[in-house]
Amino acid sequence: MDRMNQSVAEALAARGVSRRGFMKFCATTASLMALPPTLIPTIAAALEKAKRPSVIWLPFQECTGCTESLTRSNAPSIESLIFESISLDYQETLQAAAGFAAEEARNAAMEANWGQYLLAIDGSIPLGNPGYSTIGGVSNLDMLKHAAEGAKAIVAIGTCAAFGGLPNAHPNPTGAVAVSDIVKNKPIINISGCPPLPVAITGVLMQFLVFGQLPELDALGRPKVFFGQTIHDRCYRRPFYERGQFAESFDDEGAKHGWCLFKLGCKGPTTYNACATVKWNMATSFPIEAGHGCIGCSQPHFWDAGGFYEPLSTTRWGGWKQLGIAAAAGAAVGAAAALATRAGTGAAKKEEKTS
Ligand code: FSX
Repeated sequence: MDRMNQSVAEALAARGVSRRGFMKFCATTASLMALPPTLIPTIAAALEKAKRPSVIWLPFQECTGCTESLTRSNAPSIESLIFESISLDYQETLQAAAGFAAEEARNAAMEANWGQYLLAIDGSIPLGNPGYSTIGGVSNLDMLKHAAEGAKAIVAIGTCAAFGGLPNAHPNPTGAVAVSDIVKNKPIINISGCPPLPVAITGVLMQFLVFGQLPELDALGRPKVFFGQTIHDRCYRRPFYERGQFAESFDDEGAKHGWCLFKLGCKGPTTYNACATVKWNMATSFPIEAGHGCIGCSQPHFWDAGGFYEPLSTTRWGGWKQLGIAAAAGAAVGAAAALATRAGTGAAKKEEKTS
């Protein structure tokens, strides 16, 4: 049987994955989508029949960090299995084909799956000059418009594709914009982060694969299951924040005791992402656990908001204007709740004394 027509179960069996392994795969899929274990048999039944959906992945103005994030996850992994579960018909960094053969493969896959494929984009789109970024002589803008026409939905992977990212930072020399600034007539899922968490990418792909559905999104178009809470909400250092215990420098006693990094510039309170729970590098750690504050890379315009080593209250993040409506509202509520809690516990006074 050709790989294109294999079901996911058949593709895994052909790879030597046993029935037990398949059920484990289904359990992991359920957990990726934050579904209860009772739905594992439903997922298994769906995967028995589900054909591997075509995914066309186009890289525009980016650093390839997003692809690195996906491929540097642990192996053998759910992520590597997912490459057996989807038909990744075009991905410049991972594919063997190059030049005309690559272009032909992309066009053939798009034609064969017109109206059905999932279009993944990483990187921003330069509007300043069509020649700033091209693939096979075609500008990113023209390629996006054409590929989007035949897509069932678009996944904007990374902060560059989702919100403009680094290329969009002041003075934005290429006139870089996000996918959603160009495409207005297709569902767009933003998986932000510079780079994004691999599990957020694979979780969205799996939901599309298993149920043919797209996830519930927040006001910035991000899957709520991964972006529904701030880093601060789930941070293991949160109790120190509540008690008003802050590191004041990277080598003081507070830092050695693992106290809150707010005063060293942590943007966790305004940043929506799942790093504090999912973590990185085989779930080993995440920046705050390594002793460095969150820089807010999954929020719009985080480069321009800047102040990576300054407290939120003294940076442009403090005005919330750069953060977008959802983040601003969420942060305001969170800040109010934290203030109320701290006022109630006397933590605010302790913080005043330490500042
Ligand atoms: Fe941007 Fe991704 Fe940051 Fe880099 O593809 S989100 S610069 S990690 O590579 O687009």
